[in-house]
Order: sequence, then structure tokens, then C-alpha cells
Amino acid sequence: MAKRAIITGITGQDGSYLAEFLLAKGYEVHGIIRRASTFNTKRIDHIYQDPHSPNTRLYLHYGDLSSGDRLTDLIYDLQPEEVYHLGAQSHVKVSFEVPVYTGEVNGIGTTRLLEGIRRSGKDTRFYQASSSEMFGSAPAPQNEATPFRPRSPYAAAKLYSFWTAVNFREAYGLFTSNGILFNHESPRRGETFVTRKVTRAVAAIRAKKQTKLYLGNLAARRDWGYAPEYVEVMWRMLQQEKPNDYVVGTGEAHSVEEFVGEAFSYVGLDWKDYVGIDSRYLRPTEVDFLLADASKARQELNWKPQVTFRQLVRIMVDADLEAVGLPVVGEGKKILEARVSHWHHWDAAVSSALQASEGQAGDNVTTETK
Ligand code: NAP
Ligand code: G4F
Repeated sequence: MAKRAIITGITGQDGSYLAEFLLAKGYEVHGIIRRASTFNTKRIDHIYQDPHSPNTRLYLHYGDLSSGDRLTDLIYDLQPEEVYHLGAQSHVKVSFEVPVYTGEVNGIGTTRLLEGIRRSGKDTRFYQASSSEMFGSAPAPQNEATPFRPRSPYAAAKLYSFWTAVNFREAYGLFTSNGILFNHESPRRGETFVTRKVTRAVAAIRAKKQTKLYLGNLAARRDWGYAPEYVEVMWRMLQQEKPNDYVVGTGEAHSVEEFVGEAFSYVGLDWKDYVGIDSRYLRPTEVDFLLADASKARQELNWKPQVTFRQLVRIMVDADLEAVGLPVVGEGKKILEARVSHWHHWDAAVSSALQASEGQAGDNVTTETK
């Protein structure tokens, strides 16, 4: 029988890639989505399956992390083998503007799910999307033994969830694992995170639709990886004999300025001609330097990222050039074709291919949720 998984945050960057990954592995996937007045399923439309079809393996359910009853009901009714908890108000800068909401969703939301699992009595395995932001001002490189020094309401809320997951493991014997993931990006990255903001701007400037790009702190350094490789490691954590906590990152850090320089030069532009600084993008407290020491994940999960920083920039710029209707430079597309598995290209074609191979192809099916 197919394993059953629930994904919170299935409409997000990671949730959409994880759904593709689990479907490719033969799982039955249940995603929790929020009601919105506009469509919020664009990252998963290409894998949507008509619930009337006898072979359907992807189901969507309304729910919100700020309300527990529905989450408990879903866990009780679906009795999943695995829950991947990715849903969150995931923007660090925004968390300074909506700290209470961020705590409610990113913190208490996790307790709601864990309580649902505990009360269901089933030995459901639980993945918590913890974050390198929790390290905050702790000196780099950071690993599982590094003390947490959070620098934002987002990080504080994630830390609450981290310890709640650990506590439910110790108190009730639940299988809960924390993935402490460093920044990971892709052509599906939200448009207001710095990498995607930059690659979209590069494409828009090339297309003569934009003349200037305003950013905040260019000196911050991040350990940036390629998102599809990170959803695979989430799954690996839940296939272990015992639950545990793992740092996941590339082990290489670059500044925002380096990312900007690399993205502009890839299309033959000098970033200094286009980039301005706007203090509204600065944070009250910044995280200066995140760099993963992921040796535990490498040893225990046999996980090693393939896509390098330079390649990541090329993948993202090519995708955004294509999105504005310009010809791609081409290196990014080539990297994906040559180096990574078939299910994580940026466009819908690969997932349609996945569905077609399983007799599931059904383009643009209207969902009940639309
Ligand atoms: P994302 O693209 O922002 O996706 C967040 C998801 O959470 C979306 O599906 C969103 O739904 C959903 N969501 C937000 N508020 C919700 C609520 N109140 N109830 C139910 N669902 C809600 O984030 P991501 O980059 O995929 O990251 C996935 C998870 O990993 C997040 O928890 C993030 O904090 C964590 N994380 C990310 C990174 C990274 O570098 N990407 C690193 C470490 C940890 P809508 O589509 O309706 O907005
Ligand atoms: O892209 P960012 O907004 O990502 P940030 O804050 O590192 O958070 C992301 O990664 C975390 C893992 O470490 C996740 F937990 C979290 O959910 C999210 O996915 O900012 C990266 C850096 C920061 O130092 C920021 O100050 O870029 C700097 N930056 C400079 N100008 C900017 C901008 N960030 C944004 N979003 N927009 C700017 O204009």
C-alpha cells in the first residue's frame, strides 16, 4: 500500500517540490492549503489531479495553522505515516512587522499539529522545518551543537517549534525530526526573498521593464543551496531508524553582494549601474553570517548537495529570463538537464511527464478548491 503523507505549506517553494518528490516515490500526498480570495496554488497546479480519477494520489484540504481543530481532524481522519510541517510565515523581515501572528503560526501552529498526532495514537513521523535563522548571531560555521542566538521574531518562533518537537520526542516517544535548513533557493522561491528579487530584476532589466533594483544589507553572508536537493533530505530524515536533528547546507557562504554580482554579470551587466540601497529593506537586527557544517547529515543521511552557488544563480536567472519571454543564456538549463534528477526542473513539463508516465496527465484540471 502507498504510504500516506500530509504536507503543510504545500503551496510554497519547498512544499511544491516535496509533493513532486513524494508522488514520484509512490506516496499518497495530502496538502493543507489556505483559503484565499485569489489562487494560491500556482506552484502545484501542474501536479494537481482530479479527485474523481481512480488513480489520484494528490489531495488538497483547506486548513490554517492558526486554528487547531481542523488540523487535529485531518490527522485523525487521514492517519498519515508521515507529516512534513513546512507551513509558516517564512519572511524574516515581515516577522518584525507581524510578530504576534508569526509566533501564532510558526510557533503555536507546530504544537497544534503535534498535539493532533499525539492524540491520534498513530505512530506518525513528523518533520519540523527548522531554520538556520535560529543560530542568529552565533559564530559560523554552525552545526547541531552550536548554541542558538535568534535575532528575529521569526527565529524565536522557529526555536519554540524546534524545542516543542524535541519535547514531544522525549516526553511521548513521538518520531519528530528537525531539519535545520540553511537558505535554499530555486526558480520557485518567493519573489520577495533576496535571491529571487535579484534574479527577477535582472530579467526585467534585460527586458527593459525595470531600470533600478533597491536592496538592503549587501554584506550579509548566507549558505545558499538549491531547494529540490533539500526536500529530498527531509524525506531521508523520516526514513531513519530513530528521530534526530540535522543541519543541512552546502558548507559555502557568499555575501548578498556576491550573489548580485554573479547574477548581473551572467547576463553581461554591471550591477553597480542598477542597484541602489533603500533602508526600508534593513532589519532591526540582522543575521550577518550563516555557514553550515553539515557533516552529520553527510555521514548519517548520505546527503551531499550537487548544485553549487554559481550554478544556482544561473538556474534562477535562466528561469526568470524565460518567464519574461527572453531567450535564456542557457548554462542554467544545461546544468539541470545534465546534473539533477528529472523531477526538479523549474517548468511544469517535468511534472506533466511524471503524471503522463503514470497515466495521470490532466492539464489545468479545475480543482474543487478553486
Ligand atoms: P514559502 O515558500 O514561504 O511557503 C510557506 C508555505 O506556508 C506556503 O504554502 C504558505 O501558504 C503556507 N502558510 C503560511 N501561513 C500559513 C498558515 N497560517 N496556515 C497554513 N499554511 C500557511 O516557504 P519555503 O521557502 O517553502 O519554506 C518552507 C518551510 O521551511 C517554512 O517553514 C520556512 O520557514 C522553512 N525554512 C525555509 C528555508 C528556505 O531557505 N527556504 C530555510 C529554512 C527553513 P500560501 O501559499 O497560501 O502563502
Ligand atoms: O532572502 P532573505 O529574505 O532570507 P533570510 O532572511 O536569510 O531568510 C530565509 O532563510 C532562512 C534560513 O536561514 C529561512 F528560515 C527563512 O524562512 C527564509 O527562507 O534575506 C537574505 C539576506 C538577509 O541578510 C537580508 O537582510 O539578504 C539581505 N537582503 C538585502 N537586501 C535582503 C534585501 N533581503 C530581502 N528579503 N530583500 C532585500 O531587498
